[in-house]
Amino acid sequence: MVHSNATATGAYGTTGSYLDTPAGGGLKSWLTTVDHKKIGLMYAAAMFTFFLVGISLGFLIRLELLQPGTQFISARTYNSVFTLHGVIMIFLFIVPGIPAILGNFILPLQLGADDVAMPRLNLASWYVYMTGAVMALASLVTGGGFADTGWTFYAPYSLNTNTNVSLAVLAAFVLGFSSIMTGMNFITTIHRLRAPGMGFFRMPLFCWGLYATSWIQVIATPVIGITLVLVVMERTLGIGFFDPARGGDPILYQHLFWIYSHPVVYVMVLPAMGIISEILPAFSRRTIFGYKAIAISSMAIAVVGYLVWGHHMFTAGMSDTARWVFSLLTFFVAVPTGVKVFNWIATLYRGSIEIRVPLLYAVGWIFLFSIGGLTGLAQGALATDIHLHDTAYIVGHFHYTMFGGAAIGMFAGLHFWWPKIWGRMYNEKVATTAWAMIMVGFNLTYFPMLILGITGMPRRYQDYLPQFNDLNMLSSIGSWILVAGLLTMIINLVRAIRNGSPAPDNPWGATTLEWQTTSPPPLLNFATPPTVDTGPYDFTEILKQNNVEEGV
Ligand code: HEM
Ligand SMILES: [Cu+2]
Repeated sequence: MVHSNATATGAYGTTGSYLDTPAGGGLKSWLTTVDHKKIGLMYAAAMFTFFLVGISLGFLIRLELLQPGTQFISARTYNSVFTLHGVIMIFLFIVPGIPAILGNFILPLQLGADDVAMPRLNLASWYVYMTGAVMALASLVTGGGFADTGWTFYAPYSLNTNTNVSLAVLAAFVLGFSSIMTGMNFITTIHRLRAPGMGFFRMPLFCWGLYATSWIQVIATPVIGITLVLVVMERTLGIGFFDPARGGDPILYQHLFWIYSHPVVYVMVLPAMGIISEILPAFSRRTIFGYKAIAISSMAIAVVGYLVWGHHMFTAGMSDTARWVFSLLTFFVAVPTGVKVFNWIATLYRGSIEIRVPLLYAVGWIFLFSIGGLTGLAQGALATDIHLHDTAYIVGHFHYTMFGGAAIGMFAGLHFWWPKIWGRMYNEKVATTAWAMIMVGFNLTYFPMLILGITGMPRRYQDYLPQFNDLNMLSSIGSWILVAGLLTMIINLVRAIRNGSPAPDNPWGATTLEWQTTSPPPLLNFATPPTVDTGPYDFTEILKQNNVEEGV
């Protein structure tokens, strides 16, 4: 028997969909729910709203950069616009996104549990997230308007600007708590609520990705929280932590900031890697190649990721020793990452591949993330980074990494699990078209930035020399295709909720536990608690069933 924890209010029983509105239902049943599935969907609603705002801001930035000179955003406003775009995309969308949305929904199902270990804490984390989000947006219209420092809030400028940096960084501080709560919840859930028979090395790889991520969230987030509080104290009380004029050290700020912010890249990327590791075996009907290597490399990336933060500071004024050590360590991150990519490709090799939408996103992810990783190595190399630092190349690189390596992975997961979540299928033709538009638009938007940066165009500028015009125009046109693709994808998914054709329990013939319950799952996930006696990607049964059906 699997444990039975206190999530059930008893009244609903375990039959029927979790979406069935209980007595007194409506909005209240969502806002007071402790069901991990509904909380995941509440995160989705909030985060995609912010994502749309972030997309609009990115779109406006690209419109302004269509041609040299001022189009419609003044140089001063431009600083706030790209800061707001960065803050929304990083703190409100992509860092918390996959764990909060898909982690919440899928993790307990994949473990064979009836909820996360601490369901009330889970709901609390959503409210803390919303509080932080409202604070961030409130800083738009209070004080001197939204921060104009860039999402990194570098000192000493962040200490002196008249814009409302204090409220924006306090918002990030509050959002951090939400992250920590989710991380603690997932770690406890993974340790305590795995189905009988599911040892750590029988856990699906998405769970491994979430596990590695959760540890980073719990360990690294307090560092940024405290750093940002120091910024507020310096702004309000004049204590000299970071401003040299008050005896502080601006380089110290950068160290503290990146000790958190480099590892946090893996908070975004590791769960995405987990999603890819679910999709590839499902659509090649083959157990994943190198399961243990992939699982352990997630933990290795999480550990090595703590040792490389200095690569953001090669031009900031560090000792030569620090610079070459950080440069060398940075190359080591490529090793566990490479291990994964080779194992994924080996999984596809000789599989019986079925090309469906989730697989398209997964392959797109491998392509974009590889460009992100390889362009990152160029920056990890000391000499080239001196040239590339603070250019449009960096903007190209981190969109390939965070947008390509995290958001595209999230889209892959959404298309993979959407039928499970709603019991409905999206329109696959529209989804494929949206995927193609996103892939074309993405590369047209961001690849020119790499070239622009190499040839000398700085980042965070509202204007540029005429010689940079052609590639900027190409990039802006690309952004129209990209945004159109994103909107098509979102509309297609949302429409499926009501209008999609009914989805079977296991539409892809996948093997992990979430596919063994109904679509959508019942309130407590499983009619009978599952037990496990094989690894997560054992296709013998599925292949046998298929052969029987086909009469082979
Ligand atoms: C998941 C998606 C995305 C993430 C995580 C993301 C993140 C970021 C971040 C962190 C910055 C740096 C801001 C700063 O320097 O302080 C940035 C800048 C930028 N973003 Fe995005 N972004 C995303 C999507 C988009 C989209 C859809 C567009 C265009 C349609 C876009 C266009 C830009 C541009 C042009 C800049 C450069 C601003 C400049 O340096 O002058 N981004 N983005
Ligand atoms: Cu880094």
